[in-house]
Amino acid sequence: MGHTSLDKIKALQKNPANVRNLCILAHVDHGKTTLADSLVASNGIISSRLAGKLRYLDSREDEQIRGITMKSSAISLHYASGEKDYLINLIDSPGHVDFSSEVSTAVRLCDGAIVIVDAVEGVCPQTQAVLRQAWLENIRPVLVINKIDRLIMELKLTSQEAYTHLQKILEQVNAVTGSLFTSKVLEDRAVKEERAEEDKEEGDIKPAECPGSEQVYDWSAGLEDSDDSQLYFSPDQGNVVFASAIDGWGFSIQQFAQIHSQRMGIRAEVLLKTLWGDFYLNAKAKKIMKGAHAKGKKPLFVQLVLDNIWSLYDAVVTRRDKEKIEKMMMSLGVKVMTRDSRHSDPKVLLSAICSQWLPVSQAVLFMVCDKLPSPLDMTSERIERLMSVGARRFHSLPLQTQELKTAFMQCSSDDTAPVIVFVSKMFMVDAKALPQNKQRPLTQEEMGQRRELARQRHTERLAAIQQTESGEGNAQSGSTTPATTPGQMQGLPLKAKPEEEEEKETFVAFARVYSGVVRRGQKVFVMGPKYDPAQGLACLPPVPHLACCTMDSLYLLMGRELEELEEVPSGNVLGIGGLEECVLKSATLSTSPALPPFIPLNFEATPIVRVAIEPKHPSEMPKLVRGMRLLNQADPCAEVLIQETGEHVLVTAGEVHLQRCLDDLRERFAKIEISASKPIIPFRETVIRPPKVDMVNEDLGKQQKVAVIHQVKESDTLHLDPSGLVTLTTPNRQATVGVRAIPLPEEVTLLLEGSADLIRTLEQAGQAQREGRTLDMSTWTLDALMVLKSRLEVLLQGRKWRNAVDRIWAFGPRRYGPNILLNSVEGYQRPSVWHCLEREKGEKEGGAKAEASAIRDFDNSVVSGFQLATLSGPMCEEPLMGVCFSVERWDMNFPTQRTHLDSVTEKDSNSLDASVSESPGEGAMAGASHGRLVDCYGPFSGQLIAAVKEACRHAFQAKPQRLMAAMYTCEIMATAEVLGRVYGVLGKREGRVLQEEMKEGTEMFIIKAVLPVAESFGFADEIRKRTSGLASPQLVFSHWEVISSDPSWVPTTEEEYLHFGEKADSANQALKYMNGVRRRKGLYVEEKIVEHGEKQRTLSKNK
Ligand SMILES: Nc1nc2c(ncn2[C@@H]2O[C@H](COP(=O)(O)OP(=O)(O)OP(=O)(O)O)[C@@H](O)[C@H]2O)c(=O)[nH]1
Ligand SMILES: [Mg+2]
Repeated sequence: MGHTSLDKIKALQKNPANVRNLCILAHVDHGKTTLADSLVASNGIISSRLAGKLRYLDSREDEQIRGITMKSSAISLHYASGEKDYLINLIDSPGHVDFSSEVSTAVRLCDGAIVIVDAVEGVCPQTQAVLRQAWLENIRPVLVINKIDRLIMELKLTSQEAYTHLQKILEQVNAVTGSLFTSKVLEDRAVKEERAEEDKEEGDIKPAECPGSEQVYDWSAGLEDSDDSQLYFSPDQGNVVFASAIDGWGFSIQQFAQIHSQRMGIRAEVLLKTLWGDFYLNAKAKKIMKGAHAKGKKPLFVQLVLDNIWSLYDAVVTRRDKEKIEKMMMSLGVKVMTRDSRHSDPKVLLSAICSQWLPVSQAVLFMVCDKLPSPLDMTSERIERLMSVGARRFHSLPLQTQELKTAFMQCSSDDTAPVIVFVSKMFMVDAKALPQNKQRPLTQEEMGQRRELARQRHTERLAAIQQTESGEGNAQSGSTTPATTPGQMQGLPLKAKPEEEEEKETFVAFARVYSGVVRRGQKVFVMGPKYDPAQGLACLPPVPHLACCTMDSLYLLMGRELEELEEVPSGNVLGIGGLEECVLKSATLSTSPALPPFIPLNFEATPIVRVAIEPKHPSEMPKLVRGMRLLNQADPCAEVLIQETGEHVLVTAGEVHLQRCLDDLRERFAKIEISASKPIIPFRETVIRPPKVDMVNEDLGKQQKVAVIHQVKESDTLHLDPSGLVTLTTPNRQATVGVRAIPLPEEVTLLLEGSADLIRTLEQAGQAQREGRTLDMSTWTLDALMVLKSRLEVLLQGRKWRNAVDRIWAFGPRRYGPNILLNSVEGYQRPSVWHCLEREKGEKEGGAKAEASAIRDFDNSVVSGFQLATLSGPMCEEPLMGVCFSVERWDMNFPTQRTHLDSVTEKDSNSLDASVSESPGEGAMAGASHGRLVDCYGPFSGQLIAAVKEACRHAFQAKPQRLMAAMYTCEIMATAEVLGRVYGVLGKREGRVLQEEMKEGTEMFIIKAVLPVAESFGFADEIRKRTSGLASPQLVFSHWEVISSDPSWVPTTEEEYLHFGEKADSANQALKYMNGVRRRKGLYVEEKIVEHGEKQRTLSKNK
């Protein structure tokens, strides 16, 4: 098959029934790009000898160097099966966790996916992740079990063992799909029930429409009724291919069924059903029988399929038996070139034979066209999901919007069909690489003209040289000899440079047409993520969140190349130029304002690694800012922000991602020298219950408590009682607060952290209520909040926490963090944070009545003080986590004729200054009796905020403080030989092994471990180096963990002195982290620089 012409592809695009949009998904290094190479080679785009070596779709330099894919890229291929011609829009995606956002962008545009699993490694963490992503987007997968050659050459399994091994892998993959399916069915059921309930409440449902209404409870969980036959991977279903992408072969059992049915005279259908499974061939009876395993017979799959491949490998690679090879080639009907058969590397011959006998591209492309849906087969479920943004029900959308569903289903390319396009990411291309700027091949005529011109120039030059040689007129010669004098040589690049700079890189949108025909120069609406079609249909322009833009150019994506197109019909993947002004990362485009924006892409990775970036030369700051803006647009996952401190910060998903972003900034976006800070590692501060043992595991008495308490310095306004209650009076002595810090149980912290979004909604509802509005919350949110409340009640048990949940005053920092402010003030009644829920539920009586007391007006100041205290803790100004501040005392001493109350509300905190100065405080307490005194301490509410903040900080310090570190989990696969070294590296980096198990059927161990983010930089590299590339871990953020050592610890007991010495300067990890953060933030670090002045000397001299 030659290079498919552009016209052919244009024609194919018009027939959506024969278009397949699909992506290749797998764990890192399972062979996606290698397989893609074989498919690309089948179209003659690259030579088939180079397939697997070129990794054509890894077009970036760093991808080639590192050997991993970092960006997903697309290519359109032609495949002819029988009489049918198919167009395959193939997207290769990266497997590394750091780039999982690229997978999300790819999956959205596809209808199907090829999931690859390494035959040796089996199902890995990313395999599960990509299966889940495919599932969430409702796209159908097919399976390729790749690298089967490794079973032969590396693991040296027999064909029988390999069969058992393959069965296990298939089971593993199906187990993942199965669990996804079950959870989906259960979820569906929950949604259905909720809807039924809502509909019942609305009372507009006819009994006939609600078949389950008579049933009291449906125990079946719906699992039995759901059709899952399509779901599982099974070779006899035709959705599994066994392959070795590197050696160029692959097959599905259909192929073997056909081969053997001719040879053995058994019907192909029978073979198809029995080739995979517990069947064997009874040669005497010429029958296929069941029960191979029980009878100790060779299963058909081993006998008819694997044995052939095993003996081929044996003959070609292991024994290099020329005669046998000849014979085999004869029987397979394969011919190879002499240079292949004489090649010193037997693999060359092997892949030459295999790629003719069982070409992997045929097997995979056939399966894809046969099993994966075309754009016409889009399910209505998927369409409804795509259009139901923000958990809105599809049926609640405007009618015109609902009607658009038919446009999706029809996938029509009529002129009347509305255009619907989704852009899933923006990528950058060199303007020079755009087809309109590229040199097109010259026609015969043009070539002739050029030749003529060159000839002329040549003769002129010759004449000129002759002139100069004969010494006539030096000045003249300069003008006639083109481009030979040094002066002109220098002139040339000067002229070229500005042009080069003008040639910027441009953004191309990675998109798909869902309906209608996209034409070059067409104008479309761009729906912002918050756009509401109801508004768009009702309002006159300007409609909020709706913009208009022109699609300047359309491209066919061909891996490294782009081809220009005039129009793209529905159902195809394409590139669109000219959208960079109106699309940031992704967007929904349409000609119909009734279309809602598609639901946002679901990203699996959370950006966690932050670095501050600076240009090497400060004057280049504007370039950096522009570059970072471009990077933000071009990367689905990277975040770019300017911190309060003015630093430009880049947040990435991991180390490899960071490296790629920095390279991109340097070379493409900013094109300047930049320097990046060391990664900024986040920490959290917390308090714990007093430890029972000291550092040498000795029982602790009271002394520790005393030592801790002495860290707080008392003054005349600050008082600390031995139980840890801190009482603080404002400078004007009008208010006194007493605060105690209590560690929250771990489960509560976890729960609060996981419910941040819910709590934020709760806070918004509370805010709305205070302002006299109501916030409409869906029943789902209300229920979730009630569940949260009751779970908190269950977790906060014991005397200390009596009624605690109802007394919650606020969450913090930022009003939704994992810390609690508790109202334990005797006699102070205020509505709890849950109050707004009760109102929403219509139980008005339930809420506590707002107390009309004067101190109520200052309620907000206390909350603000708490927010400030939790935002940055006393250890190193990092946010707090898992701390409860219980306010046990709040006394106010008001001057009697206060007229204005200067409470602080979130919105107008500025307006309070005036009110205070007008109201001379006549505090009854000594020292504050003079009215003017108040002024010199500033506004009262400000003082109260500061007092609460300080009280919280001191209360925090009165407890044993600890740092919390962000932790990664990682799974490392290693062989027994390198296991020890893996443990060594983990140990050195404070990692902890959670689990170690042997992978069935292999000699690999899987180690699950956690590792502090702070210790993770260079971890993957180190592991790879120490194990000679055998183990390569991927790090995924998992949770926060308390570091057990106390940063402020000094030896106090006899044993501790003995054990650690007087200085106790053996590494205190927590102290090291804390000082690191303090130094970065420019805070005071308590450190001895010179330990023993007089003893410092060069050791070697005094030996
Ligand atoms: N033995 C063997 N090695 C293979 C096979 N297929 C791919 N490889 C090797 O596996 C390594 C990774 O291949 P890639 O195609 O880059 O893997 P990938 O899935 O694209 O990796 P990422 O894109 O980084 O996730 C390369 O060294 C390939 O040569 C195979 O069938 N057999
Ligand atoms: Mg790849």
